[in-house]
Amino acid sequence: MARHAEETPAAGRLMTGAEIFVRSLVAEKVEVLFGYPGGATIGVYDALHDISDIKHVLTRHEQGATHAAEGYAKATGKPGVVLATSGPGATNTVTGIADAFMDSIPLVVFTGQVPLRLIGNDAFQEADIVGITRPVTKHNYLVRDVRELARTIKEAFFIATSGRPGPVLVDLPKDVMAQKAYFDYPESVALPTYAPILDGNIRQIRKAAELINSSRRPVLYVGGGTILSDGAGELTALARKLRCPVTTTLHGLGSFPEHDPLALGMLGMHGTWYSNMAVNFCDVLIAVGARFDDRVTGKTEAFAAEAKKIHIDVDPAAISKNVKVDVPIVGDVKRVLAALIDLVQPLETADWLTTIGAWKEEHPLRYRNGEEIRAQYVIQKLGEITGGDAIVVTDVGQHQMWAAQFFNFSRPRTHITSGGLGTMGFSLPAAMGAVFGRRDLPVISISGDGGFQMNSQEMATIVEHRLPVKIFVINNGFLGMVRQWQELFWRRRYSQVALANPDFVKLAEAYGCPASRVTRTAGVEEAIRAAMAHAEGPVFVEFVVAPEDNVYPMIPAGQTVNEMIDTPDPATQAGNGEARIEKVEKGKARKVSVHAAVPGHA
Ligand SMILES: Cc1ncc(C[n+]2csc(CCOP(=O)(O)OP(=O)(O)O)c2C)c(N)n1
Ligand SMILES: [Mg+2]
Repeated sequence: MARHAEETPAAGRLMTGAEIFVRSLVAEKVEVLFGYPGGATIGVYDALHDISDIKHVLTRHEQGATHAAEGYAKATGKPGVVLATSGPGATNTVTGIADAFMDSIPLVVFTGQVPLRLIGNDAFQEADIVGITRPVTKHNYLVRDVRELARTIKEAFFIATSGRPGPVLVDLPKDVMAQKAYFDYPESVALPTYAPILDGNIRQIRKAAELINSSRRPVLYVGGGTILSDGAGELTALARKLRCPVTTTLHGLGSFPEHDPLALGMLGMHGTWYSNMAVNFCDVLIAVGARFDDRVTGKTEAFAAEAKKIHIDVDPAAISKNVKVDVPIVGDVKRVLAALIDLVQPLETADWLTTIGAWKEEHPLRYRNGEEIRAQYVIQKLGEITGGDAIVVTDVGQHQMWAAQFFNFSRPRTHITSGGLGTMGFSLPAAMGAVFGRRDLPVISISGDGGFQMNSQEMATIVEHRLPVKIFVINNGFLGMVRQWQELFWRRRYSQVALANPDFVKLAEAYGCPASRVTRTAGVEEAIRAAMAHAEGPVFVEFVVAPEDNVYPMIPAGQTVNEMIDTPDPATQAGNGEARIEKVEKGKARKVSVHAAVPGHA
């Protein structure tokens, strides 16, 4: 393979770097590019001017562009692509890049750079974006020679989308993009030091099958890797064959239908009571495309302490990183599950499922409705009205956890959120990006009153493109999740968590978006139905909810299932501020002591 296209002029046409860039994106079948122009990318934007194969979406902030690309990637499984200028344009992409890195989202981010000879000179709008993003990218490049450009782009897309996906950044100096070379887009990449393992080692898979076949109290602990590998079908088939209960992480939601009797919902800090109990008392834990995040494990030494652990993950670095496992299997989740399923038998789990059933009955997710709106009710109604046939994009905070608990996700790629980095301001631009990739399902953005204001400028982009996003703001007047921690663990000393908010309805209307506000429970259902029926373009609804509500159950950070705080008795949960914590002050949480209730437990 010719390394420099220029050496084989017969292979292609002489073009500028900017033209090569555009042609390479066309060769990668990029449909949509989220970006914002500037001095360092003006030549690239000139080349884009005549191209109709790629839709460029002018966001209103480069952070909006990166989150939009993440939403697009999560909803479609294709890489999200971003173009930003040098300096502040590039640094504005960093949060989105870090977010994509934490959540294994394939992104290719292109940034303009000052001309090569000025690099290091503190030139106007210079930032060492390759240095800045090194720890938060899967790989990054500074293109120093126009003859390297096409090959670099080819590699960037390959690295972003293969193995454990992630963000790749390509920095494009202005002069390089003006130089000329013969364009010949490579057909394959040659990266001898990078070769993800996709097929699991068969000896390890057999070991896992043996362990599973001897289990009486198995639990499948399922993470986002299952969805990324398109392995939800195999996972569901495995669970049903084994009669094994399934708990999912925040990113695993949607990989197993929540209405299935084997479904335990989410585990971890705000997971269901019964999923955390099941993990605590299981004898074999089968971790599938999950990474033992601290929001899942709490105190790692105590996490599933009695279980033998099997871990299936495409990223060898994720194995035994946080929790030591007994049977690691490095490989693509879909392929490994397909191999595993033939080697296991249906298990005798009837007693185990009975025990779990009793926990479900005694400790369900619950809240009590009053006149004042509970956010849980909004989410539950939304789940009922859509029948789960919607892509729900949440922000970060209490509403995010309630969405995870009460929507009942049942299909892969219908739940999009910022999990690893926990980036407020994610939802609105990510929902916008999802709409560019998916028109088969309605897309709903759910934000808190705090997070909505972190990227509300993207309302302009959404309205400009008449994107059918349902924009829901859950307004509790607080940075609710931080307020909850202050209430429970900092003696209710509320420090900088009350929000003085704008009139959200007027704000949405100022952007040209139809908007309404709901303040009473009785109005919720109608408002949701009207929003879902809204035919063209975006629609905005503000739900004014109970200001001091809390997310339960809760395992305080770094603690164990013994410290789990269950939902207070609904009788005291009027949802109007008088509810809450009396029963759950730290240290008074109900202790878990159910060893006797677990069959086969010593
Ligand atoms: C960019 C960013 N800054 C700060 C935080 C810390 N944080 C986590 S949740 C939260 C409160 C979010 O408030 P809101 O958006 O109103 O959602 P609510 O919890 O009230 O539902 C904050 C400040 C964060 N996650 N992201
Ligand atoms: Mg709030």
